[in-house]
Amino acid sequence: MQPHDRIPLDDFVEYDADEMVQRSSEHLAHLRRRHSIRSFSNRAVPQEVIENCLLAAGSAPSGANHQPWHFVAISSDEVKKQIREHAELQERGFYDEKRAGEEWLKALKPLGTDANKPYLEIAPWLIAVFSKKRGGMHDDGETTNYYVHESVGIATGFLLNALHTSGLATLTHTPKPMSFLSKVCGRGDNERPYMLIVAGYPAEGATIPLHATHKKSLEEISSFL
Ligand code: IYR
Repeated sequence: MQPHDRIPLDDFVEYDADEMVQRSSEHLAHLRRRHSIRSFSNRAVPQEVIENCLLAAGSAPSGANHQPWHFVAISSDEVKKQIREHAELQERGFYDEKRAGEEWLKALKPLGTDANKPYLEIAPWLIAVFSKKRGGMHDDGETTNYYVHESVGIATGFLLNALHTSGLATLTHTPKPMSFLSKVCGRGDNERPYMLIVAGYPAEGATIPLHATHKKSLEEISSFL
């Protein structure tokens, strides 16, 4: 077998129209139960769940199938502590020294976020997502990767869906700037931190901002021609 050989598509599953409507509506209901939470329990989550979710993320389509991503899954208390310290330092500049600017801070008001990020230490898993501008399929460090941002965005979406479907709550966290993640996670300068995902069980009595539950209608987000 050579890389340019072709093989039959033998795992596509077809459903009849009624079943498709049913499945799409069930999936919609399932995804509508995914909420970003900021209050996590410290209950442990088996590593195997995270491994499966990372493989699900890694199954995402990408430019020329170069898979320009790397995931660092962190359960070490020591590393989580370091990440919290760095993130809170950056966030204090963002919120308290108003680096964010008035308009941004106003937009965040309904979420009730601030510079304190205790969940970065409490949640059982943090997953740092990195993007790679170069490397190709074999991570040779040279080959150009294509549509890197799009590819890593899709893989991150797959990851969030996989974590949710496995039964975990998640938060997408983007400390600004997040360059500290490269150092803490021991990644080289060929990789850029893309996002930090927090995963675990919700804390007892966890709440979500009402603001976050207002999703645009089909008419607002789409048009059919
Ligand atoms: N990174 C900050 C600020 C923040 C920014 C956006 I845009 C959000 O949707 C939520 C938070 C923080 O994590 O608090």
